[in-house]
Amino acid sequence: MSDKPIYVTEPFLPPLEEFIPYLEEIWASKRLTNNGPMHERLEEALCEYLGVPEIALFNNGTIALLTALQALRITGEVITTPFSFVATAHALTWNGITPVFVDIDPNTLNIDPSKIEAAITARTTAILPVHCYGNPCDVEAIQEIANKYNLKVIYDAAHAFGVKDQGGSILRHGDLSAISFHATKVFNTFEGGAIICPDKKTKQHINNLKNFGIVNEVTVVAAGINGKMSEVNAAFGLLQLQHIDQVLNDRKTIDTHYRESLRETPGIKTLQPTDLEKHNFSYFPILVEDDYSLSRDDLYALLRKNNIYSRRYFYPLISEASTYRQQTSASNGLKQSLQISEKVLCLPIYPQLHTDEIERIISLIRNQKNV
Ligand code: T4K
Repeated sequence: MSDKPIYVTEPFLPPLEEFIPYLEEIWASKRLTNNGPMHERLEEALCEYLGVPEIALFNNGTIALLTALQALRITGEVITTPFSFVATAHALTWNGITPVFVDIDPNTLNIDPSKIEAAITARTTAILPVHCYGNPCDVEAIQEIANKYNLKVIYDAAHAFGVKDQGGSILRHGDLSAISFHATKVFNTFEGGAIICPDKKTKQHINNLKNFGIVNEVTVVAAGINGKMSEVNAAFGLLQLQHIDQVLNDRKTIDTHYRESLRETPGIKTLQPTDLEKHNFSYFPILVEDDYSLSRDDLYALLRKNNIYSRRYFYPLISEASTYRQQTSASNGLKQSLQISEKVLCLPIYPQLHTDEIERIISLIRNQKNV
């Protein structure tokens, strides 16, 4: 057994010496935060790289999501998926909004649009879908429902950095999208996030909200929050951006390696690669089916015994957490979500993962006799 643990992910860190000039610039300017020059440069660079009109940087993805809901003055009930990280529903709860859970499509693992209408009530004001693992939701079907019932759509796009469909960035859909730049993400600023906005006016409103609602020295227009990204985080983002194409290529290579090697393994299902202009290969989920020789949890334990830390994203479901399980929408109609959450296992994927490490993971999955 190898001594080196293999985690589900590991952040990509460029050589340290590449970061020093950025730090020297910050030291010289003494500008540490509050929309400094690094922050401005990163917003501009990201708009260009992602192909989006406006972006407002945040100190993390959760605060971005909270603020997106505030910016659109969302209240009452919001329809969302239980198959996500808890931050999705927590952002609603922290805004005094009730999350209403709707089941997922077992093929995409995203909210199933055909089940949304039945969950709409007089209190529903918005839909909060998640592009789970960076795989796009059925954005057209969701928008059609939103238009019909006059609902807002806020995408939790935490996993969707750089994903493009045939029309451009997946982040352009809905009223707003919130993204995460956490250390575990494809593109990271240690901690960080952003809201993608359609126009300058919306961005200005969001900028006010993320700075305590302050407009100038004597004017406060809203009960805002401190959501600002610091200069060090923004500088790290600028450096990451220089390496992002290589990072995405390396992830693609690993995705292909797993996909091809596991194709013939009975009981192991991979998600269908989506027909995208550009994917980000942010996660590599497998479904451990009943005809596999071990249960999902036994495979998880076996990998752990071999120092391989796969993760059961997203098990348990958000709707199973003590905070949510009393709600009506948590207790029925989530059959697909429950089944998937009991089968899913995310395998390690990150640029520095070596071919021999991938081979070791694959051979453990394919042949437990090797253990
Ligand atoms: N919406 C969705 C759909 C999300 O998935 C998330 C976050 C959010 C919203 C909120 O965005 P943020 O507020 O976080 O920006 C991780 C992340 O903390 C979280 O950002 C992410 N989703 C979630 C899916 O995964 P954990 O509790 O699994 O992280 P942790 O600390 O166990 O890290 C996983 C592995 O990564 C570790 O075993 C080792 C490796 N790692 C981790 C860190 C933090 C490193 O090698 N270096 C590191 O610095 O939640």
